[in-house]
Amino acid sequence: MSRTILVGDIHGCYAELCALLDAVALHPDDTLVSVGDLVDRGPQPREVIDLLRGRPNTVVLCGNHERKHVRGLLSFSQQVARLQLGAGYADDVAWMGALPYYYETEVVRAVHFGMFPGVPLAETPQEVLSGTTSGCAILDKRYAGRPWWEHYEDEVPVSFGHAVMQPGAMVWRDRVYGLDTGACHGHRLTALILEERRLVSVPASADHWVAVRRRWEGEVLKTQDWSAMTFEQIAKKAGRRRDPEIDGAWFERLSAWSAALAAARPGLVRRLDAELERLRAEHGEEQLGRAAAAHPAASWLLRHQAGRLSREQGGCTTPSEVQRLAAALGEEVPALRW
Ligand SMILES: [Mn+2]
Repeated sequence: MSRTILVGDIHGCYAELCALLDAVALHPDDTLVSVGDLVDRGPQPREVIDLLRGRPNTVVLCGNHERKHVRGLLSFSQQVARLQLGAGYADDVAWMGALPYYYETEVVRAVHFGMFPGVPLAETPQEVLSGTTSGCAILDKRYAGRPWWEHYEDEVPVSFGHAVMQPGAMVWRDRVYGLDTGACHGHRLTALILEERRLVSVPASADHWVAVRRRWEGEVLKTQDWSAMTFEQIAKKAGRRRDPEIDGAWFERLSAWSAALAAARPGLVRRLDAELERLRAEHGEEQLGRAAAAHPAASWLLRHQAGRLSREQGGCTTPSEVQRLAAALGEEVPALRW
């Protein structure tokens, strides 16, 4: 007889997923249901996605982490996953965008996180089903801070993930199963064999999120558009290293580059002085404005002529503005090299 196996938040923990599927002796006819959050924080999201996408009889629900990718709201852990997933990322995200928010049969229900007991899942907001920040706030308000499952009265068992349960999966009144046991944080990955109402779990080999942060922080830094940030923003970010064990050289290169561009500004203002002098000599005071307007550095020259450029900042608050001004004056400024 084929079974239904429900699995908690995997978060890129592929080795643990394989160990868990071995531990439940998964048969090709078994229906495998992931409650979502396949990606982010763990080491091998590619392998996890490929396994689940490629397996027949498999259902993956949309977790709040998939939803962030789909909506393009990329915080640090999503930026890491985007790099880990590489060239296939856009295709993965398109796939995530088509994932269901709940699974429901006559014998089981599953969501990534929340439901309104007594309300059909089809009528429940996606934010609640997937456990977004706003969905959790809605649940908190509706149930006055008590967990939604304390209101669940139906006979049909329900599984969810999202909320890390310690030291093991949560079972509430023999029918509500909280299956997220923090695999990516070095705890366990848990499955429910529905027909036996039996929980099976395997230990995580490490605190993967700590290791993944260290491995990828520098790579994520490289993908940021530092040129478009203000010098103040760069100084703030470079000064706020996430983890003291991250290679500090990333931050030193960034800080040195930003400081060099900021320091180039007074010299560029002096070049503007010289350029105005040259134009004045060539075209005369009356034609100066017209000549300046035709110059590649027109926007700076006109402001400078009007006395509206500070000699320290030269009207440049970002590296890209310094780069544009320098290029307009035929000057070289250092490029950011990692
Ligand atoms: Mn999760």
